[in-house]
This record gives sequence, C-alpha cells and structure tokens, in this order.
Amino acid sequence: MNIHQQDPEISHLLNQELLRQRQGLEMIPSENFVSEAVLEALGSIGTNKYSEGYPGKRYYGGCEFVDGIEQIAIDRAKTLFGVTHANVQPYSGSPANLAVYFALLNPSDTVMGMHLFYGGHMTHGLPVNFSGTLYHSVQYQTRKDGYLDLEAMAEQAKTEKPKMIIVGATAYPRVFDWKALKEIADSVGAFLLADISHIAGLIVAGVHPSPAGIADVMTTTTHKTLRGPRGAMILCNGNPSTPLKTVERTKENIPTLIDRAIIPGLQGGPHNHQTAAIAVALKEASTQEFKTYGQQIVKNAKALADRLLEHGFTLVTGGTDNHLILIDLNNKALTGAQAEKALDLAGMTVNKNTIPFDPRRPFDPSGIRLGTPALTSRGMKEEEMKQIGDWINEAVIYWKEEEKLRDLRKRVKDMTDQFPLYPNLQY
Ligand code: DSN
Repeated sequence: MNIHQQDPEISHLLNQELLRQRQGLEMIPSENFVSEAVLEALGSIGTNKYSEGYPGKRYYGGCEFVDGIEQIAIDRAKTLFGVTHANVQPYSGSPANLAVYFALLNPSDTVMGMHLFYGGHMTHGLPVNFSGTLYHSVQYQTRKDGYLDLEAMAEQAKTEKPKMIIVGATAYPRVFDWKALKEIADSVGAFLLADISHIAGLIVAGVHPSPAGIADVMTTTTHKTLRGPRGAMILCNGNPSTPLKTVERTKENIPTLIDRAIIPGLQGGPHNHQTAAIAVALKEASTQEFKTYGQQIVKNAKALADRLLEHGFTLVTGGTDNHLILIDLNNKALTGAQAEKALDLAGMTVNKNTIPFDPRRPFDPSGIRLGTPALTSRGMKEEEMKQIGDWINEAVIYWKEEEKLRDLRKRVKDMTDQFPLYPNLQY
C-alpha cells in the first residue's frame, strides 16, 4: 500500500507541495532541489536501523551495511573538502554548531559571532539561542556598506578575548577572506569555526575560497548549495583517538572532541537514510557537472543582481559574489514582509530579511533575501535571470494589485513549465 491509499490527507498535501515547487520560482537561497537518487536514498530502509557509535565501533548488532554507507559518506566528504576527518552524523546545521561549542568550550566561555541581523545565524551567539545564553556571546556586525569589518573584528577580539570566533553567514553576499580571519583568531588564541553551510557547494565548485587547512573546524549543512538532503557535517584535520580518559581541549584533539560531542554528547543513533543520501549527494558533488552547476549559480546571481540594479534596486554591498542577493527596500514603497507576500502571490518565493543597520524589526524588516541555487538546479541561465529581475520589479511596483500579481503568476508558471521538476513524481 502506498501513501496515496494509506494516508490521503498527507498524500494530498505532498502533491500540493510538489506542484508549488514545480510551478514557482524558488529563490530562498538556502533551498535547493535534490536529485531523484538523493530522494530515493532518503526514503530508504536506512531509517529502520539503530547504529549508535561510528563505523566499526557500534553499540548495536547488525551494523555491517550501515557501516559501509557511513564510511563511504565520510571518505567522500574528506576527499571533497580536503580534510582528514569528517563527522557526517549531525542531524542538521544547528546541532552541528551546538556540537562544536560542546566539544571545544566550557559554558560561559566567550564566543564571537556575526549578529543575525547583520547576516549571521542564530547559533552564532544570538542572545535567545543556546549559543547566546549558555555562552558569553559577543557579536560583530558589518560596516555600513554591508561588508565585514575586519579591523573592528580584530579590535573586538583583542578586547573580548573569545575562545572561539565563528565566521559564516545566512545573508552575506560576498566572499570570506579566511586567512585574514584566521590571523584575527590566532592573535587571541581562539578557535576559528567556519560555518560554510550556505557556500559549501560553491567551495566544491571552486567559486568561493575554501577554509580547509585554515579554519580549525568547519560545519556545513548538506542541503543548501551542496544540493543534498537535510543534514550536516563537521569537518576538521587530525585523527581521532579513543582514549578512555578525559581529552584536553587542544587543537590536536579536535577530531576526538567532535566525535565525542556528537555521541555520547548530544545525539543518539545517526539517521542512516540521511547518511546514505548525503553519500549520494557527495558523489554527485564530485563531478565536473557539479562544478559547472556551482559556477552557473554565481553567474546567475550576478546576472539577476545586474538586472535588479538596472531597475533601481538597492543591493546590500552593491551586488553579489556568491549565490545570494540582499535587497534593501528602503527606496521602495513596501517593506520586506509586504514584498515577500506580493512575490509569493506572483509565484516567486523569497524571504523577508533584515539588512545591516535595519531600522525595522525582523518580523517586518527592510529587506528581502533571494538566491539562485534552486533556479540553477532547474537549468535556468542568465537569460531567465533577466526576465526574473523584470518580474521582481513588476511585483514590487504592483504589490497592492492582486489581479496584476495573479497575471504575473501565470507567466511565471509558463516559464517553469519549460524547466520540468521531478516529472514522474506523484504521491
Ligand atoms: N534557515 C537557514 C537559512 O535560510 O539560511 C539558516 O538556518
């Protein structure tokens, strides 16, 4: 019995969601469309198996085949990112970051991360997150022009003496200078954590510098530009040892500390279906085709940014070097929330977002964040980006006119019909 017969309510909603994904322009920069092989692995019998521990060292019997799956995922991650140790078990990005805190710090230790409102992430020290309550969080922000302020960061590090500096973002359209950031961390003896969740696929494709061999630890989700299933990995250098005694928090011990933080520190059994899907995605990411894909993401983002600039939009930092664009709507007649809603009606999915020094609050900020990873997965190129830039402009002009937005939605659907998504799928 399949889901359609067994649970018509859920089957109906999944089909509706499938149509939404097919017929809309998905521009949330942290979203993507996985391959059918990744979907297959994710929906596999891996979900039935408990396997606490690591390959060859499990607390359960019957792990010989899931051992094989996890070892392949680990090996592929190490090769792809150029590190000697990979933990592929974090359930997602926030738990991966939590594991790094747990591994390397004591509660109340000082951490320095980018404020969410300036492009960071909740787990980088936001006061209402575990990272800002269990630890002493000091937050850095961007310059007025939206770029990271390395000089101010160096000063802040000297004053605050953090044990860990976190660099990585959810809404930063430019590249990170890992060497300069490492110098800041080294100047105060702090660990440098590079959270590359948004840019992992770009790093693999060679269109963003890699922090491998520079940062002490890297965390990444697997479902953004990397185009895998929801999940995460922690990557570092060195080899884990398995001493029974307490392990000192030194750089040499990072792999052991990370593995222990995941289990028994934070998690129970790994999600083997998820691990299998990560392995499949990593194989895909090691191809030339994926490199071309990553390059096209950036070309598309630049083409879309250029078109938006031609229409008089203000972009934070004036443009983009990566997969995302942050629009400052202050010179337009609507807020971020209003723009998100109007674009939604027109079949274009983006999210409202704060911009640096935003005078408004996060539930109705001054900006919207959009990106090209999912559009690029559908095969769209610069020509489509220009058209989409025109449509965004149209939706922003006519944001109060529902009829006009519905008409726009029809044109959006006509375009998406030319780029089929999961043509044979139905629930
Ligand atoms: N929700 C992710 C994003 O959209 O960037 C971050 O966790």
